[in-house]
Amino acid sequence: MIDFNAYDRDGFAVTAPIFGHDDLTIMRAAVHALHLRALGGQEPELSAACVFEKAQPARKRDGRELPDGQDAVFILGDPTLFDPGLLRFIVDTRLTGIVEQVLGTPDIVLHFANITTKAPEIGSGISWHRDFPNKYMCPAEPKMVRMMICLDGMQTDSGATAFLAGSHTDDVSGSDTEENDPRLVAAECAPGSVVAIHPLVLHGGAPNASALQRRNLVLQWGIADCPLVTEARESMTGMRPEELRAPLSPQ
Ligand SMILES: O=C(O)CCC(=O)C(=O)O
Repeated sequence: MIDFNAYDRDGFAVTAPIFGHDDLTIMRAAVHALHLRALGGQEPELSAACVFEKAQPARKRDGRELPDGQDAVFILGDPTLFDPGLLRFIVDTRLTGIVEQVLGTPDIVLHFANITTKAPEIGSGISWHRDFPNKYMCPAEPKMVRMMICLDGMQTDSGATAFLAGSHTDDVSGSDTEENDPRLVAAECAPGSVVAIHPLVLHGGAPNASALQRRNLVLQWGIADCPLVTEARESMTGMRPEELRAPLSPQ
């Protein structure tokens, strides 16, 4: 399922597709509907959970200004609050199984979920960063992993997540990253693939210059006995997979 050697060596690993056509159709339709609702602006709580392209500077789009009247959702936070139908994918045992193995314990808890989208032609890039530490939802130690379910797959042109392979074991900074560094890898993958991201690996990614969708369901998982040092901000924060699965069981 996941190449743990690659994860240890490179600080990230990409699986073959885990989610098939039917699951992807459901997830894409759900995300499309959420985006339309968010852009419609009728739901203040949903709008407040979103970062919109309008708020992103042109430099994150390689200098391209957002065309007049156009907008798109860049990040949509806490998605199951607005569409509980996405929950079953987040707690899919194929995914949580990988998290348990990567973190070395079955005692895992969800920190947060979001949908990170680079919309066709106008989706912004993401600056180089490490996920640990972070200001949004951060455990005391780097005992966490980000998992991305890639709904559309990722290509270099569509703004595939870029990694500086092996940077989880050194202290190189994002601003030192050279374009021709042989350790630079774009995590190209097929729809339904999952990417596991080590908390200390440098990653980022180009804007979406293509006509293709590039939507990822992003999850940060941690371990129960490593508490958050930041506020618990989302509806599922701190919940174990079995607690999250409870509403899905037939009564
Ligand atoms: O969606 C992506 O390309 C990467 C998301 C990311 O960098 C993150 O969640 O830290």
